[in-house]
Amino acid sequence: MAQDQANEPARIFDMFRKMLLIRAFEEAAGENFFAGNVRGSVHQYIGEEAIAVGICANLRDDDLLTSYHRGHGHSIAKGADPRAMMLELFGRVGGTSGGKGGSMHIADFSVGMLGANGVIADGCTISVGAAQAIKLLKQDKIIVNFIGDGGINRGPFMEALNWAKVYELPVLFVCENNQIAATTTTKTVTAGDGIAARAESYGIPAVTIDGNDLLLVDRTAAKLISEIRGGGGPRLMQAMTYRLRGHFAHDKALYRAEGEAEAALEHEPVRRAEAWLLEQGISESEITNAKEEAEARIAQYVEDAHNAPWPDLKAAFTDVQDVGAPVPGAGQ
Ligand SMILES: Cc1ncc(C[n+]2csc(CCOP(=O)(O)OP(=O)(O)O)c2C)c(N)n1
Repeated sequence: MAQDQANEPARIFDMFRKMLLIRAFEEAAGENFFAGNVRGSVHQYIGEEAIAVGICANLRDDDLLTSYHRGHGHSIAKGADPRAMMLELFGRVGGTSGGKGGSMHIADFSVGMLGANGVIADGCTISVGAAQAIKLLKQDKIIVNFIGDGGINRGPFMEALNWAKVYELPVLFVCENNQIAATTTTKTVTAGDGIAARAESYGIPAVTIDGNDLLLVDRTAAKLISEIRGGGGPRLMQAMTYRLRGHFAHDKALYRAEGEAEAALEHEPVRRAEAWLLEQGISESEITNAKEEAEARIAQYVEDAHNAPWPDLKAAFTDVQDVGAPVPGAGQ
């Protein structure tokens, strides 16, 4: 393993703190959706946190990332400011996109987060375009594209795999396989031998791992990313996981077998990372403090979001591509 063994518990504890921050953010996003403070939709990442955190721990600040509709965790893991993200969800000034993007459009170019995306699989082609630019500009960086298991059945995924391999681009595709696409069991609508086999049929090396095992995600990401940095071309990681909540905050997930979600709690990533840390000698009180700290930070951001101003109405006419139309009341 590339990391210094002696520092391993401290390093994993830092990653664990990030997982707690994501979980607290997601809990608050759901609560504030139901309270009517967050408009649009909220897709919580609860139960999948180890993947974003384990991957992003192996990225550099200037590496890039694209995400999909379940993107809060990826953004926080890459270093986006969760306070600005909460303001974004509330639609306020100070949000990552000035309050105009909302939950499914978090982007923060300053940390290489090129954007979440509500259009299934469209992040794949954006990633490959960015990877092509990296290669043309001879930059020493890579891009990670997160995608759900349902997304692999859309054309852009196939197009992106093909392009990435033809040009041997520095991209890591990470398929977060929570086994359900909205309300459909993905394997019932997927031809062939699955996601890894699909990547391999394009000549892209692929691995399948337990995505709820933070240490394993970290180790596997370190290996794949170093291969990509070394000029090895694209790689795919299929990370098996389980979303502990409904597809979006207001989905009661009635399509699940009775007891399934409760049984999945046994294998959920926060609990498993916590057990490992306790075995390594991190104390119960250190763990409790970390949880309280994450919750307090997010509670503060929710309060900040309530107090932040709404965007000026004129802001609806900025940051849009068609700049030809006059802005009412803007004196143009
Ligand atoms: C092009 C397109 N088709 C359909 C939808 C509607 N839709 C939103 S989420 C979703 C399922 C996505 O499942 P998956 O990719 O497995 O991600 P998950 O929600 O499980 O994380 C669908 C079909 C969409 N957003 N975009």
